[in-house]
Amino acid sequence: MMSLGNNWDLTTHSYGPTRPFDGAQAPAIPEALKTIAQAANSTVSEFPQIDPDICIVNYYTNSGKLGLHQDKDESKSSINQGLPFISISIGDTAEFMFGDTRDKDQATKINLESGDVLILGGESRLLFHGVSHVRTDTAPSWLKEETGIRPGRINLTFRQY
Ligand code: MD6
Ligand code: FE
Repeated sequence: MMSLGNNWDLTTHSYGPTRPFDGAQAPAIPEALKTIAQAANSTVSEFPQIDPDICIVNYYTNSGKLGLHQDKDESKSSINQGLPFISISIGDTAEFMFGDTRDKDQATKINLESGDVLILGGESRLLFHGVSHVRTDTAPSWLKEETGIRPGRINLTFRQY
């Protein structure tokens, strides 16, 4: 996991400008990525438009998983307004699960393929969600050839905390 724009600390579940492990400022969010996220945001007229101040980047190997969770470390104001997250997937396909409870047997499962964008906001802001598994060798061959991306999946989530 790494953070851009600001830092999200996995152990304290808090946001801040610097990274506790080396004291460094989080690198800026590249403008080109922010533009893509905001363009996706603007296609959903029901959701407010965010000005992302943090992008959390997760890399999953092919055995990577993420348990069902809610994203609720953002500010009260962000949560109460239902400000959306914009999530972009790159590389191998993930089986993504979501539902109203922490029970993975009741969760809905969908594939998130390379290039897919998922937006959670408004009434879905506190949905339980996670990654049940990453499907080996499912990244587009052009992506592997042109970038040399290693096996696994990268997920970027843009937020306004
Ligand atoms: C992932 N994503 O797709 C994990 N959180 O790898 C998340 O946990 C997530 O995709 C909030 C909003 C969108 C997400
Ligand atoms: Fe999440």
